[in-house]
Amino acid sequence: MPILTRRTLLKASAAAAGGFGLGAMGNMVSAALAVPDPEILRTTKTTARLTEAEPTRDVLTYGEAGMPPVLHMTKGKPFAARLVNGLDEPTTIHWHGMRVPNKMDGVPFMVQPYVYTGDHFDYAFTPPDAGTFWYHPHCNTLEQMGHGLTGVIVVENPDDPRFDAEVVLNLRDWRLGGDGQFIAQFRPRDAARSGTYGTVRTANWQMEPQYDAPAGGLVRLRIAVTDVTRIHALTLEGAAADVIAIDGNPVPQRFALDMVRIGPGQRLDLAVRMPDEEGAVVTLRDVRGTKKAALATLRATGSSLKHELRDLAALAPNPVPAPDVAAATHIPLALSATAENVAANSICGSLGYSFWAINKVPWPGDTSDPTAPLAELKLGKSYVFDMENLTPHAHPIHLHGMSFTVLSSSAGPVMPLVSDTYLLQPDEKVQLGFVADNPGDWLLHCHIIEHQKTGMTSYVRVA
Ligand SMILES: [Cu+2]
Repeated sequence: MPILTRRTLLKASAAAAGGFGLGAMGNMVSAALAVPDPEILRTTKTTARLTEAEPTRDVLTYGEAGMPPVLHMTKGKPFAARLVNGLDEPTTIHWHGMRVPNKMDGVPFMVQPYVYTGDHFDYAFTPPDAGTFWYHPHCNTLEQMGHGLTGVIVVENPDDPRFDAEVVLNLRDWRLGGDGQFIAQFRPRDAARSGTYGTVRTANWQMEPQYDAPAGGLVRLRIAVTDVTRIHALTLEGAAADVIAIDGNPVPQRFALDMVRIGPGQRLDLAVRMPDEEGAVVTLRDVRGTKKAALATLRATGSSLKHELRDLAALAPNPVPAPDVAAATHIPLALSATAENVAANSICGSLGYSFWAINKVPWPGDTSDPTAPLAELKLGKSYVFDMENLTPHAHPIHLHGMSFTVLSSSAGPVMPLVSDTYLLQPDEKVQLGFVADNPGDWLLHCHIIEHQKTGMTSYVRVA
């Protein structure tokens, strides 16, 4: 009998857990047993050249230096990563938008222990969905994510249509002073409003990077907003583009990009038709608010390939079960400010304030009397969140572990998008339907991290 070490034990349990959704995906169990060598994700403190000023110190990344790597996975193929903690504080990894087994979800206290300094944790799962996702710690998140720990994940579907090029953009800000060094990550008065904005905006840790792409070619532009605060209103200037996926999931009907608003945690996949003329430049902009910003550019190279958007085949939808809306149980969720402005713990670290609440409860955090789940859901049953925003600010609300379908909104007609994060506008009411098909405790929280850390978080239990 082989000796069971912690490593092999974790591998075995992870492999068993990797067969998520056994009913629909039973044939994946045997594939899931073949866990590949793990990708090593070592958290490190480093310096990075983010501005024209001195290199920024105390930047955090996965790996030796530079931006956290874009992780490539394949739908239906086992993936493994070993988090090695090189920080002087605990950390974990959450796989945002990925329907992984609960034990792999990276939320400390709720599903896994802290990964302490010098320790490691093995993650292993089989991505059931293709698309653009991302990863980040779920521990002291404002500091750890604010200092750099946000990376993009590309889950390939071998059946996807072929593009002439692919560009992945990790959009995020940094709170830096004029000397290029970090300043306080947040201001309480802003945390009680729309959140504290960064001072330096980057795509892939660069200010306005430029990427070459074949003239007249079709580019898959995968955009992830990994910032802790900023909601983007994205436009593309200089080329025609279709929106092909939002939050990792193909849109039900492809449409021409005019402007798309996406919040922290959300992703946008565009099919961009590059201009025919060599040297022509296409600009991705954020036009929200008064400070419009160019974020990145694409430059056409070579002679035109003369490919057309209309010839691009559709992306296959992900195997997310459709909720039985007629039979679904409704769960009211009211997002509000809280009158209790008291210091409160949050999941894994506190900002020392409590400004927000879900159903009047500001998250009380890691106490001996943990908060009850918002709802206890029966495995396999359909549910609808009736979610209402009673605040004057937008909130990107993220559900872990399961994807929902947008059913209706008080703001107007909606596309039946499948997603994990809904950008709820002020005064908006939305209905999000889903099948509770993934057992465990799953967080539901605002992805403006200051809102999450000052009360706007909770969880549902599926059993
Ligand atoms: Cu919020």
